[in-house]
Amino acid sequence: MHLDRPFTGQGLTPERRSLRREEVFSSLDRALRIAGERGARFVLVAGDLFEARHVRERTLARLAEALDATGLPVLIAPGNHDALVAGSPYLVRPWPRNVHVFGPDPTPLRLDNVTIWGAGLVSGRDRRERLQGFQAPRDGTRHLFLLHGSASGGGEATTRRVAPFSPADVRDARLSYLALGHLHRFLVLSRRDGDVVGAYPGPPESISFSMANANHGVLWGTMGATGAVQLELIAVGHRRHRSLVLDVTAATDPDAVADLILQRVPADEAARDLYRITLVGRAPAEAADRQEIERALLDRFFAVRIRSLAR
Ligand SMILES: [Mn+2]
Repeated sequence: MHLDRPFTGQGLTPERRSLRREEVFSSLDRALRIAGERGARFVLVAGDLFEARHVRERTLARLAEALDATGLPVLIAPGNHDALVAGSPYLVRPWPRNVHVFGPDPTPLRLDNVTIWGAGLVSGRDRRERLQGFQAPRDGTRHLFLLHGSASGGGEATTRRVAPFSPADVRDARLSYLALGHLHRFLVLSRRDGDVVGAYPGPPESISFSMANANHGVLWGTMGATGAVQLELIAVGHRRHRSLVLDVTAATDPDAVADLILQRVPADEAARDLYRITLVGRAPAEAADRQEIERALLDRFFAVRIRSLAR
């Protein structure tokens, strides 16, 4: 979720930055409403629910209230942005009785015929492998695991990897489903036979240009009698980040570049989404003046960042 993320460097005015913080919260409300309407048995939150460095007490109070209002069991495995450090809100403030926060080591929580395991990260750089050597017992229940961790082959930079796990760890764990967080896009992990073994939903609300043009949302999961899991990705975000590359060869001044951009970007998307536009081609330096172009686009765009690679 990344509640109370600062959203700096995204071309947002201060007012719109606070609106974005509000929208991130609102996407959580949307997700919880869907869970209630569809009759979910429980809600799984795979970490990075808030930004521990920026989160305000009133956000946490509102979060606690929203989670309480669902009445559903809410299970949380802390991630690298909301890790179980000393003084973590998970450890020092009260949470509603229906909220369960997992500690650092894999621990089970049984809900009827399902056992949900979870483990939380203890720092922003927690690389301890929570699934290595893990094996769910054969006790007649279906086993799920909630983790903020990095799948090998997830395509992220080595420095950003947390609580990593391998396909072999997953294969040996005897899980019906692995509910994952950390990756900023929707990604399904499958077994060799094609069955779903786990998934990342990506954040409910788009939070940065790293998510430009990516699918993300919340996952509605159902489990059949055989233990096979079906997933549906539900978009709950208010706005998207979008990035595009534009050839501005032949544009002679910033207004001409702005006109090219307005021709290219649909007006409704400009008014709603967050854009990063990279200028390429051959154009005079004064035409590619970033600030002048951004100024010319201010009225039409919710947020726009120009960067120029034009020569
Ligand atoms: Mn993370």
